[in-house]
Amino acid sequence: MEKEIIGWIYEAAERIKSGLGDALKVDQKNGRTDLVTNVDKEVQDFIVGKINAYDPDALILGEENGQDQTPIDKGRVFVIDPIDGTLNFVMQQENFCIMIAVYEEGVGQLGFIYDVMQDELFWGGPKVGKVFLNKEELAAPANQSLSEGLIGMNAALYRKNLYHAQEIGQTSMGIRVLGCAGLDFIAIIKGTQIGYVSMLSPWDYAAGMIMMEQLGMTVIGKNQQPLSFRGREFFIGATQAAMADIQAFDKENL
Ligand code: 2AM
Ligand code: CA
Repeated sequence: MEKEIIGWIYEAAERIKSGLGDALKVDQKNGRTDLVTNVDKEVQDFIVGKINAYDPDALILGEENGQDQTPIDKGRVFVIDPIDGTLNFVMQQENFCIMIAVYEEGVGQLGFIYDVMQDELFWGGPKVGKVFLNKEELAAPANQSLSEGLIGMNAALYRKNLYHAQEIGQTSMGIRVLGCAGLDFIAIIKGTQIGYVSMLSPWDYAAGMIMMEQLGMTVIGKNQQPLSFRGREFFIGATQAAMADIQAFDKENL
């Protein structure tokens, strides 16, 4: 299965890159900075077409095209974000990812994050027992504490100081705001960030969470509960040590 998925991702990326000079049709979803383009929709349709041909029984949980409410817990579910970091895609033509995750009976089996313009594919999970960057197996990052590393943050969460975001940032070596959840997960998987605190939807965190857990790191939702896979929610992903440091800020309400 992983070979097929990697093929779809590379093909989708070629389509995105070959259209980069073309005029985009950009629509607002919830306000002027929450955008969707014709490319987001086309790439999701392309990947869904491939999935339907490969496994007609599989379910789809995807950001676009009205496929965003599928429960994760029954059957084989492909979780798709056709372009993660759409605002970066529109404004920068780089720093965006294609993300796919595969869940079977509620268990995350495979995650894929492709940084399209860097041509870096991070993929793996329980199904293969490893995490790879392209063809190379990755070692688990060191279990660094919050004070030892950089932490990815959602800008609004930081600005409003929700969930102790500013104190968490202050304790760390510094915050990074990348505008693309996939790039934060990549940094954590590579060991260049110790965590990420944000507000995320299932397609934003599914692939990254599978790879983080494969490498011995942890993720959690609001009030120290597991992530719900329903709508946008508070998200922490971190090394085990940094997670303990972050949770110590507010045992009750984080
Ligand atoms: P997106 O571009 O696929 O929506 C930082 O902006 C991160 O949060 C990006 O990964 C972005 O993914 C995601 N994001 C932005 N707005 C969002 C929203 N309204 N709901 C869920 N995720 C969002
Ligand atoms: Ca998206």
